[in-house]
Amino acid sequence: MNKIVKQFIAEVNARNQNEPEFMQAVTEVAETVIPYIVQHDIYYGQNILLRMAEPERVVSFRVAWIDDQSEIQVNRGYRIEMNSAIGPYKGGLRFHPSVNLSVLKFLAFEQVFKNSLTTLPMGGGKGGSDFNPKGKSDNEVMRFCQSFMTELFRHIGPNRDIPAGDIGVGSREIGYLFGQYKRLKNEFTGVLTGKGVSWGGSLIRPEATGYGVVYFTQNMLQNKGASLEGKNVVISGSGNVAQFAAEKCIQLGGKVLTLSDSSGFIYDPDGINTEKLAHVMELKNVKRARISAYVDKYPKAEFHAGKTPWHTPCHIALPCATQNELNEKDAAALVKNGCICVGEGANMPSTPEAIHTFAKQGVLFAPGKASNAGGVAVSGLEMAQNSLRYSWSRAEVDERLKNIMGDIHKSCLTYGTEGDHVNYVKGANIAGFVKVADAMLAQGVV
Ligand code: NDP
Ligand code: 2IT
Repeated sequence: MNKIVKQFIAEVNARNQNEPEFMQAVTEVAETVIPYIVQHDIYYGQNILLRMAEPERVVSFRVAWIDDQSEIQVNRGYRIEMNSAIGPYKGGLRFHPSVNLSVLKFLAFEQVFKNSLTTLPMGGGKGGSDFNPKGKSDNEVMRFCQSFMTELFRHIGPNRDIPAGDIGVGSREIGYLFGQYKRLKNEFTGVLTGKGVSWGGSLIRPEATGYGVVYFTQNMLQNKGASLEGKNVVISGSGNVAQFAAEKCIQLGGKVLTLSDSSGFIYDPDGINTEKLAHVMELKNVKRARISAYVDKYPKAEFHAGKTPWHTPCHIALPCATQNELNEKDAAALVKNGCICVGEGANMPSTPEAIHTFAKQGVLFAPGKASNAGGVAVSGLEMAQNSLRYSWSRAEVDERLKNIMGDIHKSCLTYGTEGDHVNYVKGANIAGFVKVADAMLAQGVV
């Protein structure tokens, strides 16, 4: 068995040299899915996972734009159209200097499984640019977005490929991107999700990823007869996902002790309450400041420069910043300090060694493709509302989100239960795989 996995990894690696993040994501899936394929005749011998590891299409393009000093800047834009077996390509856009082909291919690969888990008809894709929005003026961000969309528009469409936000792409960027698409196509269509509510967006979409992570975490705890009430929670990141994960934790009686950004983390021994979180949102979303500014207003809190929050004692950890932000040592520290549950808000934030540590120590561990699927799920609901030319209430979307997270949890139990333990990694990978694989088999070798 191990030999088949190794052969498969070697074959994928041979044609994807120097793509460590992509190989990490493929390896994590192959280790659980290949044993399942071997046991199921309909999939065996079809090279189905090999086909899934090859993007249907990769677009790379020049994005030239003019900065506020009238200098010409050049960035690289991408869209990875990974798999369209169960629906049009769907997935976010990331603007961050670390963006490259490997990072976007890993994200697009993960997205295929995640979107399948949501039960909604969405294929998988991802895109973005090495553009760094930090320190740029609104006008610079607008000009960049307009130039980016002037190429991207020919590859996307409401029935073809529907981008959304991710790191560095929030409501401001989606607005500029949508405006340029509409201008170029002379069409008002649901080509992007995460739109403003007055121009085709869905209520709860900004909250959806963070809320969904906490709903999933709650499901894992409830399955063990526990709850979030009174638990200490450590969160990384302070962007979209982290903010709304914190909000839902507070609502459900958890005590949120930390938030972070790439400069360090803040620790508030009294817990970050609703009022303090409102200040964080003002700092990050309006002033576009650093999380360290939190301690200026709340001097009892500490800022730890250049550090991640994983050595803070807690019951629950929610990594909500970026890939590989939580390593083996961090995982060991979390376990030692009493952490019983980890819900990934970011995509692939835990290294393989960290995941192994959690598994060995019996920590409840939800991989991002299951626990952060709430964002793209509500994107799917935004698409449904756009098609209906109608919008649902906040309560209705939230209820659907809760149900979807509950259904994903059940799928993980179906495919991941091993005695009295649930292997959520295995459950999510196999459940995500089966739906896409069945569609691919039905559609022939294409
Ligand atoms: P934002 O841009 O809103 O926030 C990102 C946060 O992560 C910031 O606090 C940022 O700090 C921090 N961060 C980014 N890169 C690094 C790094 N290299 N090291 C340390 N901290 C870093 O993005 P989102 O909240 O939307 O995304 C966070 C994660 O959640 C990503 O992995 C994304 O793929 C995933 N995700 C997002 C979804 C969504 O709907 N938005 C859906 C599902 C998953 P700084 O400001 O210093 O860069
Ligand atoms: O990683 C993700 O699932 C996202 N960034 C959200 C994608 C989407 O299409 O809403």
